[in-house]
Amino acid sequence: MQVHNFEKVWLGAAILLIVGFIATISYGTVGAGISMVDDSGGQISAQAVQNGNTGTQFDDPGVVQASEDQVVVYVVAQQFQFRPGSGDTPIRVPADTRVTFKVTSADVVHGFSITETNINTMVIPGQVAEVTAVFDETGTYGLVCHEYCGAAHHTMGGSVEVVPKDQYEPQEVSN
Ligand SMILES: [Cu+2]
Repeated sequence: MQVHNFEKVWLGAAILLIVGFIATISYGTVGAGISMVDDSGGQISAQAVQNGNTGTQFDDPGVVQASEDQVVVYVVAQQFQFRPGSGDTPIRVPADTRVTFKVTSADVVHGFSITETNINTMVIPGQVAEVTAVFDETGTYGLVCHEYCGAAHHTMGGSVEVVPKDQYEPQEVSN
């Protein structure tokens, strides 16, 4: 069979593109430092979260020192704020430390995304979203709700302050 040279070039280019697409999707799924959010966070009653009687740390959300090199941040997302995170209660965590965010919703579906990082999850009422990360750069990061959650969705945000590990004082940030 005679295949024209032009055909061979375009065939080659098309195969390269397909391989490239598969490579980028694979990297975005299982690449270094990337992990998918699964259902390991468990379930919780959204009504109880709203009433503050879950019997868990979500009744008094904030940053909890889990061990020498790990903190756990309990966050409640609700129309239209993160507790803690929004307003004058930024989430304060140490750098170079494993930080596990446990986020749940008291009402509708929200998003939890920390700018300049790959921390990004949906927050579904009845579920606890769990994301673990290490911040190696100090500074203030933005926190945004990226799932439309109601009329004031665009105002739902907050901040995460990452402080040097030796300056971090364990404290509960809650309201
Ligand atoms: Cu929201």
